[in-house]
Amino acid sequence: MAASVKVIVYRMMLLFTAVACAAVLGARADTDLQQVLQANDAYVRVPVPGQKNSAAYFSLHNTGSEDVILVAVEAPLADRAELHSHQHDDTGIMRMRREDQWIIPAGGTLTLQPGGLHVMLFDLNRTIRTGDRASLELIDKQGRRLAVEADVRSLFDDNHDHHDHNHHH
Ligand SMILES: [Cu+2]
Repeated sequence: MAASVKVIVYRMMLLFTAVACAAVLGARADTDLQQVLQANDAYVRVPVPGQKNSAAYFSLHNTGSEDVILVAVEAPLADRAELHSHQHDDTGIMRMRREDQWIIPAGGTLTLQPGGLHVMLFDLNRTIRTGDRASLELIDKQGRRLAVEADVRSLFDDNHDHHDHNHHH
């Protein structure tokens, strides 16, 4: 008798535990951007001498089943950080433009690169050199955040890329 009551209580506890776990997992799926979005190969450019602005590049992979919509970025090393793109204007000149949002489709990848999408960093508040690390935080439409750790690289580290982000051409 006592033994079977114990078994029932034990089973109920297991059930409660399972329900509690499911609730926690459900909440995490809603609040945790790390679970669905991966940032890879993140780096920040050392500014061109005499410039205080720079840019960060990385790729974003959405492993989730829903689109991720990024609306903002924060970077402690800059006074202001924005989601930017490079676009040709009416006269064919390449110009940077602030983007309201970046959409990373479910299962898809968004790649930032010189001459294309980038995180614009205005007025760096510290000197950065190759080998340093810099952190960024991406914020999505639901207010979820993803921390991104970036390497610092100089323009002169990769000779195959001669595009200067700050020039319009
Ligand atoms: Cu820009």
